Amino acid sequence: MATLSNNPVTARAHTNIALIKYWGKKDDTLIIPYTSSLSLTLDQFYTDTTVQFDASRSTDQLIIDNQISSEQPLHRVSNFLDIVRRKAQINSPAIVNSHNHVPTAAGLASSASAFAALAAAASKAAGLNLTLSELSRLARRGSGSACRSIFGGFAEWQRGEDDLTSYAMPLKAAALLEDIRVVALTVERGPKAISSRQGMHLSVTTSPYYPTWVKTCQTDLTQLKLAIEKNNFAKFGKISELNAMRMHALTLSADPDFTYFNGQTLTIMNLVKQLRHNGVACYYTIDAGPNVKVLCQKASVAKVVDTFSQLLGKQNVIVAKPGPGIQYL
Ligand code: 2P0
Repeated sequence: MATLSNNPVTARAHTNIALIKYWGKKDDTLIIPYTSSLSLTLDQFYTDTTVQFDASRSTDQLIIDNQISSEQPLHRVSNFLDIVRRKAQINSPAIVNSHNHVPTAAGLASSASAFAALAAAASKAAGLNLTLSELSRLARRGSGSACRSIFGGFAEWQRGEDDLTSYAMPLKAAALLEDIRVVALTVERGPKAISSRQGMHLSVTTSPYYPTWVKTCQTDLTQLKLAIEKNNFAKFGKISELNAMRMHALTLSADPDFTYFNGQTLTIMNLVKQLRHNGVACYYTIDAGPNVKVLCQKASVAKVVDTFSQLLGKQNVIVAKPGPGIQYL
């Protein structure tokens, strides 16, 4: 049995952007994906979460950005805390206080940084002393992509086969990390109409291309790792862009079909291609929403920022660098 700390524990986790995407669960409860994925943790966007177990409370409480949360997020967090309580053999309710640090306009708050920070703070506050792999497995139970945010730089989530074998690990230090920049472009801040969870489920169950996605992802992952190893940015960018588009093809080929793109997403994609045509090495990647991240190198940042600031306004263009792994504050 773990020794319960009555002291609050605070952890910081940064969000990550997938370059080889996770899109589909083999097991919805344990969150075991069909494919392995590979991400880059970003320095600009992070979540600080404090957890304190308190036997004198009757229920869990969740505060997000100084506001008492509504029923739905609380329910998801309580379910996650139940996993921690079972592991630690405790039954105290907890207060969870979470702050998202996202530059004002970004609309980039993410379940990845949220559940990675929660996993770290809650497990430590419950007296568990988890290894980074165990922490990654635990974070995965909250939100799949959170298992990658335990690590800084490039992280590979190896799909595994079950709870024990599905977790992320850092990629060896890569020269490419020094030079890479992610320019985050915000075109919309509101919540999305179709959550990642719903979108994945619809893609897995109705897209005739899903089995092909599973096969292609494996090849894309191998190729991307090779490009990282060889410090080949052009190949790295090309594979990342292709893999993102292959993921979005699963939404267009679902029944009913749907898309996360809006008009501005398409405008940005065309502009990135135009920049490339003019000799600026940059590539796009897009998650479950209309916002776009442009991958480029240090030397091209000014050109990329200038181009998109003209289109979207400076406040909607944020330059991120590779960020660190989990930290206790
Ligand atoms: C990713 N996304 O690899 C992919 C690409 C969005 C697009 O992981 O259901 O919030 O909590 O496991 O992690 C977003 O999905 O989904 C996501 P759940 P999650 O980053």
